[in-house]
Amino acid sequence: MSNRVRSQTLQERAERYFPGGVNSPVRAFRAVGGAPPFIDRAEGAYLYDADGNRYIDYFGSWGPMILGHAFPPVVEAIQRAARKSSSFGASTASEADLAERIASCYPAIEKMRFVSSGTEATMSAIRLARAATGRKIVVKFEGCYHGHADGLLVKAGSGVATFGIPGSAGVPEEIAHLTLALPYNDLAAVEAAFAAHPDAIAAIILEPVVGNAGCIPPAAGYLAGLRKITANHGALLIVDEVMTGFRVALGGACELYSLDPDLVTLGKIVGGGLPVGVFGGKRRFMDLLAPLGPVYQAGTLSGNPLAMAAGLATLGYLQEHAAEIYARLEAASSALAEGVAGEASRAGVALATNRVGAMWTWFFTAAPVANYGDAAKSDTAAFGRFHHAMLDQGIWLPPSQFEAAFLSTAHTDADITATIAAARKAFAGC
Ligand code: HOZ
Repeated sequence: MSNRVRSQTLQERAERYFPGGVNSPVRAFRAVGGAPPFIDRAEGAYLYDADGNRYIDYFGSWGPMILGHAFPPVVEAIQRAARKSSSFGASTASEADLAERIASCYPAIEKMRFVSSGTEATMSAIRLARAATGRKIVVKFEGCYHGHADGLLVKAGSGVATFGIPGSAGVPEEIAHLTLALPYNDLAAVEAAFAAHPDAIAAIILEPVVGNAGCIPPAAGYLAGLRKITANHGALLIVDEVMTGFRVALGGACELYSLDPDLVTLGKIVGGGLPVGVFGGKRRFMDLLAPLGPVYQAGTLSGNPLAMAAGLATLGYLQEHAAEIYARLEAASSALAEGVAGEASRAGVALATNRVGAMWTWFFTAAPVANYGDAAKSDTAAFGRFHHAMLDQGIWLPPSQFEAAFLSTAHTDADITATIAAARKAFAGC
């Protein structure tokens, strides 16, 4: 076991100031036990903790770091922008520069707004859908997580699933009742919901590839089916690509599955590691926003120049090298995910591997995982033992069974080989 004495001391200090010692619950390692290492710095595919231990990073700040940490073009772009000041509260050309890049990857996004987090993006998209339709009910799917806005925590994934919280205290029932949570990958359940609530459903919001219940791909025809049902019933389809945007393909799941939604939400990669969220889509909906229309939404730091610079440098690099980057991410992720799955099988450990491009989850269950109910059958204690056995060998996986792992362009073949070798040892103790 590596020495993490300094991290332990820092955690104890943090607990004096922050609930659980953290500023976001999933960082607390409660699901896997033990104290989380405290980060000192990171470079490429490696995290270095306060005790000087090095880890191969497979959670990538929960998704954004597709080009690896401290990627020089991103660092330089932030430095250049910072020299001109870090915020103006007024428009800059960099906002439209980044918007142009996003629109060129996402044909469905005709107009957009920048915000500072994925939560703000999904919350604003829902408000827009309600205003556009004059309806109140929103359909989401069990295990999908769309940030921590009141109406979206019902049967949510990520930390809500990790800690077994069915919704959240503090969310009024009247608000929770406006959210219908249905099983993912089940079109019949969606049809039934529309039949039961005629002319009352404003929108369906979903992760097109679920990442927040662990990685769960859409069944063949599922996304097209949702597009058809929403169009038939006059409801909006909101595709939450905060996690999948620029990750599963340059144009995200919309490109990968040829999907044309009404609204899209983005975050993580689009900000190059700085706080950025985006909601955008069809002009007829986006023009309902103030100052053109009656839907209010605002933010002092929205379109922040440092965040725009980081996003531009990241998307610019991804666009310029898209063919080689996404081919490499696919090949390397496949080698890693399958390599570890092979070790599990040789060790007699039941493992279901779900992967779409450079995001995946190893579920500790023998049965296939097609929705949250399946994911919840995983042996989370075995996952916790595996997680710690990997961490002790310098491999940092997301600290919950209900999260996706991510690969970056900085991960080398040697990193992958070392990770598979570490898994071989770890499975021996599961
Ligand atoms: N969507 C991320 C995890 N699934 C958010 C990370 C966080 O909650 O801190």
